[in-house]
Formats: sequence, C-alpha cells, structure tokens
Amino acid sequence: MTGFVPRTVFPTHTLPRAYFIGHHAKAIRRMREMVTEIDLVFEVRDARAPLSTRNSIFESIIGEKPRVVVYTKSDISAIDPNIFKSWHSEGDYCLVNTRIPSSVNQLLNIAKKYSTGRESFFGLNTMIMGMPNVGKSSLLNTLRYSGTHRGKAAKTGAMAGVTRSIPSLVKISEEPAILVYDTPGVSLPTTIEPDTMLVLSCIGSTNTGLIDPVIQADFLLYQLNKMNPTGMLYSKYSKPTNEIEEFLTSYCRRMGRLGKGGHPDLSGAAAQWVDRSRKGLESKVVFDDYNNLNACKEWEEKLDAKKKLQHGPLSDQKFRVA
Ligand SMILES: Nc1nc2c(ncn2[C@@H]2O[C@H](COP(=O)(O)OP(=O)(O)OP(=O)(O)O)[C@@H](O)[C@H]2O)c(=O)[nH]1
Ligand SMILES: [Mg+2]
Repeated sequence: MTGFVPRTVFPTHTLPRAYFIGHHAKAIRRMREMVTEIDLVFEVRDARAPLSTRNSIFESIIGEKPRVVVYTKSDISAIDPNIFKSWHSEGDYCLVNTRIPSSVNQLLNIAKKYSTGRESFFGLNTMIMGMPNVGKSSLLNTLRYSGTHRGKAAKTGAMAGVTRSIPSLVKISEEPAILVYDTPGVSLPTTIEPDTMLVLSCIGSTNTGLIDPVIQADFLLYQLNKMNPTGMLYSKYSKPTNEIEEFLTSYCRRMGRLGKGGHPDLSGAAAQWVDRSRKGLESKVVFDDYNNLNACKEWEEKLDAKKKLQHGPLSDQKFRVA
C-alpha cells in the first residue's frame, strides 16, 4: 500500500498505574537488609524496554555499591547496541541473551575483575535485581553454567512472579569464588509515564491480565508502525494499517481463528499475537524512545521531579501494598 502514514499518538485509555503486590514489598525489605553483605549488584533490565524496566527503588537499595547494568533479551530487542554504549560511557554494562552461555562471558569477566585483589575468605557476593520477568533467574542459571558447568539452580518461566523469595547463594565461579543471590522481580509502586504499564504488559513484566488484550495489541501495532512504517514487521498477517480491528480480523483469517458464522475472535487473536511477541516469536521490538540519546537523563529528571512531588526521598517511602 502506498501512502500509509503511521499514527504518531497512541489513544488515551484509563489504565492501571501499578501492580505492586505483597511479595514485592517483602523482597524490597529483604534486599535492604541483605545489601550490606553484597560486593557487586547485577541490575537487570529488558533490552526491549530499557527505560521502562528501570526501577528507582533499586537506586535507594544499591546506593554506592558497585553495579553492572545487564540488558537481557538482546536477541529480541530492535535497539542498536551502540545506543546502549552511548548511555554507558561510564560504568559497566552488558547486553546478553541468556539462552547462549557464551553471551555472559563478558559479565563473568567483569565480576572476576571485582574479585581481584580482595582478601575475603568467602568469595565475592553478588545479587541480581530487576523488574519482574526480565530474565534474572535465567541469567543466574546461564552464569552458573558458563562459570561452573553446573545445571539449573533457579526456576524460570514466561510469566511475571516466578521467583517469590530470595533463595540461598549459588556459586557461579570456583576460582575466584563468586556467589550470587537471585531475587524476586520488583515493580514500581507507581509508574511515571501513562503508557508504562502497557509497555510492561507487552514485554510480560507485570500481570498481563490487567489490560484488555485488544488495547495491548493496538499498542504493539502502534510501536511496530513507528519502527517500520512499511508494515513489513507484520506483513505475514495484514497489510499496513493503523486500525487494530482490521489487523486482528486479517490475523484471524490467516491463523484460522474465525468462529461460528465466520466471526473473528478479536480478543483471543489479540492475546495470542501479543503473547507470541512477548516470547520473541514475532519480529524484534522496542517499546521505549531509544532514539533520544539523552533518554536516560530525561527519564531520571522526570523521576526525580515526580519523586519529590509525591513521595519525598525514596529511602523514606512506605510502600503501599496493592
Ligand atoms: N529471548 C530471550 N528470552 C529470555 C532471555 N532471558 C530470559 N528469557 C525468558 O524470559 C522469561 C522470564 O525469565 P526468568 O528468568 O524466569 O525471569 P525473572 O526475571 O527471573 O522473572 P521473575 O522471577 O518472575 O521476576 C522466560 O520465559 C525466559 O526463557 C533472553 O536473554 N532472551
Ligand atoms: Mg526469577
């Protein structure tokens, strides 16, 4: 189709602004208690939404501790690796695909660098932190496999909330000795941007049942059109369109989801398509405004302003359990 022009604004919907539940609050309390015995933090973010999966709560927990920012799911993110490089001119960061053991070698080497010259008898204690479902337990398993050739130590799964408490230390390197705590994913008590919950839902970093699947599918369509205005990223299902009903009707025809009387199951199709995208079975995606090289800085400024207005210093916040 010639002349197709993607939408530049996503329609406003009334959406939940947070999904902060009991085990998140409990995990935060435990992390605060335990952080004194931690030498290095692996702060994990999803490479498809590197801004939306930052969590200011971690800033107040980590404080001045050494940290490596780990962007998981790099294999299904459409962001150019150079963008991450420009964000981290200072400080350690890694892009990983936890499904490929060699992709965590750089991270292991960074941890080994931190353990050099230390005289601790017990080894380097590290902790993995991150929002729900970003791949923390998968990262632990892959680090363990790469560093010690041992099998899985942590349960993983495609939905948020698989890890509910902090298990005991797991060894990921013998010489030097490096040990890791996995932790439960922790959400923000309130999100900053109106669409953040949509982003988190589309990548599976929150309860994906909170938002109507058709709205999630519409948001995915909107993002894909922004990334590539030719419609190529979903051309196996539909011609280029801004209309989610048109897209889903075409998807139903292609996927054999027409019900009685030939009526398309729009809601079921929406849930299926978004879930396939979440799992990386569709094209690579990106949900944050990564073209803006100052995006991280702007995000931090917005967060600071909001924080001051609403909560006072993060360290003094009393987290309300939803
Ligand atoms: N494509 C891809 N999928 C990944 C990667 N890392 C993890 N996953 C998948 O992401 C899903 C979540 O992984 P987990 O390791 O359970 O995530 P988590 O952060 O521990 O989740 P919670 O414990 O629920 O907070 C699983 O389906 C993993 O297979 C990656 O680098 N690439
Ligand atoms: Mg986990």
